[in-house]
Amino acid sequence: MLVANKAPTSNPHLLSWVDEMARMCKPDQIYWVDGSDEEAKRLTDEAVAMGVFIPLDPDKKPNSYYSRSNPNDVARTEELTFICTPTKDEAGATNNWMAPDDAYRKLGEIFEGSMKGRTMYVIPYLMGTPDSPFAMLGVELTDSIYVVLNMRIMGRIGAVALERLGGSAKFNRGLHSVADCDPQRRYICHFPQDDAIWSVGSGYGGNALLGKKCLSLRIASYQARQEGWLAEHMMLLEAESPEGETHFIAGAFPSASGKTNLAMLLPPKEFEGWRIRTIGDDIAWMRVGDDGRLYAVNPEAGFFGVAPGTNEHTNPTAMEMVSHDAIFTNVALTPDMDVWWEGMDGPNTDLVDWRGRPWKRGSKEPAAHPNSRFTVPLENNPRLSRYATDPKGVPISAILFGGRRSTTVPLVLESFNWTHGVYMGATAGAETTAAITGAVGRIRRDPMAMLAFIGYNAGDYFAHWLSMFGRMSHPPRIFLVNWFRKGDDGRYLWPGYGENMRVLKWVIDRSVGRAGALETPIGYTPRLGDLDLSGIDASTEAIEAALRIDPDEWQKELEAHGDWFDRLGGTVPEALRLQRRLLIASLKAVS
Ligand code: GTP
Ligand code: SPV
Ligand code: MN
Repeated sequence: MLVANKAPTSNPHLLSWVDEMARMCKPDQIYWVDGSDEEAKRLTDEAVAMGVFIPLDPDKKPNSYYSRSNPNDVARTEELTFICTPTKDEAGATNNWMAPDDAYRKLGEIFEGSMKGRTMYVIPYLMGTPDSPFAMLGVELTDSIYVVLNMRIMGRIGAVALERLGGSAKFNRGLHSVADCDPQRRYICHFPQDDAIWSVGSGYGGNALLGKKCLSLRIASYQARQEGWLAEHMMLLEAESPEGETHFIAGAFPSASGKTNLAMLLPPKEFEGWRIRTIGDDIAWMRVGDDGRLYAVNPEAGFFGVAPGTNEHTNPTAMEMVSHDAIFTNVALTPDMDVWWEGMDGPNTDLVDWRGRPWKRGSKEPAAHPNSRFTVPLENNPRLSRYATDPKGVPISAILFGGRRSTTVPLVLESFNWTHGVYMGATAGAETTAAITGAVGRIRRDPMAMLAFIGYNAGDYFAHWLSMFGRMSHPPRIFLVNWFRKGDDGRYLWPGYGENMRVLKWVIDRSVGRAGALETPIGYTPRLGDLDLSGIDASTEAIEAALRIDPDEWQKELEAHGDWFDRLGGTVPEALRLQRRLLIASLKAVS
């Protein structure tokens, strides 16, 4: 077993906070993580000895490990996530709220003695590269070795973070304990005014890897508003044309709706010479540069991606990426110690499912949990952009907002201007699936894919987005996209995946003013001839149907936007309410 070590810092703020938290949680020992490779090896061996990690076959999956979470703890729990601002209004209608004092008291009772018999790991970490002025510093205290080994991949941890911290008191204070992993005693609380996060009762994903959603989105979005920048749930990609012209595109899609796929897109063969390279697949921080353009960085150092559905056809890049040095959580295990999930070929044998139970081939129950994931470092991506770790970020040409909509929303729609673009993001929605509790097929509005991640009042967040326009001389163009529209037969109208390259090309060409479009009352769409459709495996009728704007559907849609704004209350900016009325009136005028 690991032994306690001496604190590798004399920072009094850090030392006294760790001491205070340890007195509450009462771990048997405290271990300061240094982030070295040698340490990672020791921690990994320890995780194997504890049964937290199962080594995979070193020939099939070199240096890779398999892990299972508690079956009651398999995804982020939005209903147990709180923004703890002094007033409820600051958190707004989209967040759960608890008064800070109440939250500290309530969670304090659960944290009390929660680490007895365990080690408290101290993880100093950076989100962003060490040489980036935009990097954010946090320290996560956790009793989970699984969290340490995942944070090691997703952030930059240990000495590099302590060095940057120096003697400063400015770092996010993150306290995490799996405690007894009881859903009744599970809370993920954010204290934006204190720059603090307390998370208890869960050991998986965004609930527990505090650098990810908690710091880089909820706390960061709160600070971004005060400081005039944006912290967003977006993938980032580099697109290089055969002529060597490079564009950077940001895209916000709700969880499990295709960010990872798009960031790793392989163009179809008709697009020979085009290169799409990944910068990030989940989070973008964006600031206005000296030249008036919007620059984005990916603050993460790895990918925590959805496994099911990933295969050689949908995402060959990801398949290559997870072939070594990976952690897999809640997928299925093969008898020869490899991994399997729904969407892969086979299986040719019976398996052990994500709960650790025998699974018969052909069984109807999924062998891998639908939210099972892989964790891999950025470097594993064979098509990583050389700008992925650029400290100043990349200038964004276009922003895409998307969601899963089986009706109404066309394949792609370009906004008239920034305000209209912000409106598109603010009203974006996705159909609920079986994975989310509630009625299936209902539209859940997910503004900018940030519903679960805005660290303050959503109306104020829209106002902040609108205000960003005034800071830029070259703002990116904003588009709404939908890969998920269905025909009457219930099948997707658009082939998606690599074929989305055709939409990306139109988006890029529009952003430099060299592609045609049809102006409609609700935005610009490509006509068939404006898209490069050479060799596509889809009928003209299907593509026309994917692009179509149906006035009746849009009347209803714009009505629903009104209900959504009413739900958000008085902070929704007047510009967005007027934008809605203008769209309704424009649509009526021509129908
Ligand atoms: P988080 O990591 O949860 O934030 O989500 P993500 O947006 O990175 O999710 P991911 O890319 O893993 O989404 C995967 C899901 O989107 C799978 O169900 C895919 O089948 C589906 N998907 C991705 N691209 C397309 C597409 O072009 N067309 C269709 N129909 N489905 C797609
Ligand atoms: C998401 O749910 O949007 C994720 C996974 O990216 S998690 O990190 O668990 O939030
Ligand atoms: Mn995400």
